[in-house]
Amino acid sequence: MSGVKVIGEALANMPWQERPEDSNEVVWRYSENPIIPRNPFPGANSTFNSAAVAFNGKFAGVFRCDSTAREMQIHVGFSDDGINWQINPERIEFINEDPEVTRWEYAYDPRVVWIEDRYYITWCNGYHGPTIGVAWTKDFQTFHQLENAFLIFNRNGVLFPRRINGKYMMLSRPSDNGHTPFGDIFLSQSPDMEHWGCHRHVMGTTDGWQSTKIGAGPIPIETSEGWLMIYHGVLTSCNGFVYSFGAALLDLDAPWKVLYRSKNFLIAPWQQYECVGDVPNVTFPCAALTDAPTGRIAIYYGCADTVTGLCFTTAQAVIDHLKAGN
Ligand code: BMA
Repeated sequence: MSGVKVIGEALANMPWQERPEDSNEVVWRYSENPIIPRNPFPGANSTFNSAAVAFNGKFAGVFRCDSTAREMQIHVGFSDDGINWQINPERIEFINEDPEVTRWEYAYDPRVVWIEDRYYITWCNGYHGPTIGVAWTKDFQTFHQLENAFLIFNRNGVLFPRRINGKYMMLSRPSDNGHTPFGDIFLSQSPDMEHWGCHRHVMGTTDGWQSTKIGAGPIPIETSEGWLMIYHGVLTSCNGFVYSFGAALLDLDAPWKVLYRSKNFLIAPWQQYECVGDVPNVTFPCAALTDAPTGRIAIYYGCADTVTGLCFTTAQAVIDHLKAGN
């Protein structure tokens, strides 16, 4: 089937490499991975699970940089080409009149999305346990923190890039206070980005690479066929968790309805930099850039909780693959 359309902006300058001639992969890695090293500034232990967006004709991002004290923190970065990044060595200081809202414990696994007139950031925010932090910025200098979206325990909060039926929508993965040996993807709705309800189950674990837990990755991509959701899946091996990723297609008007989902992973930890690091065997996608006219997708993913990688695909390639039962 051809004719899949990405609904959105053109982004002709986004990072891109054609699929290698000898490859038949649906998603292929950037040849120069990893793009961001462990330690892009003194005091960083690892830089991974991070989010990039188009900003002022160039790129901005929010990066998970665990410190050499092994604190989990998020930092702003900027890039001319989406590949070479300058990351601010100071973690983001959020502002809000109420100090309870900005109370600091830890912050990790950010996502960033443009909605209407500003960028929203969601992340796993420590508030007596992990929950979903929410903030907005217009300039990547000043970050206004809002109320946490949910009670603890929750992770992988991912906003849709527009209101649907008049409501903001967020995917999340309720969890526990530890390394969570379970987890399904849910969807919650809000009229104002503060009060979340009308919770819907989206999808659960199955078998193989997605048998232990699953969680949404990048901001869902709007296409003519549905919302393309890239998500990670975890299996439990004799040696611990293994993080791979796949994709699902969600109904455009009722995005808790799953039309198709991956049986086979699209990317699993096969490369050395995905298998060796602070947490071995992790490929963890948190962001995707798209160029609507060509349908190109560039996915940013954390590798072994240590460095950041980039891989490529097209909406057509992924959706054809899903519809063929893969
Ligand atoms: C999860 C989070 C992710 C991490 C993953 C694998 O619980 O901490 O940031 O990539 O574990 O260690």
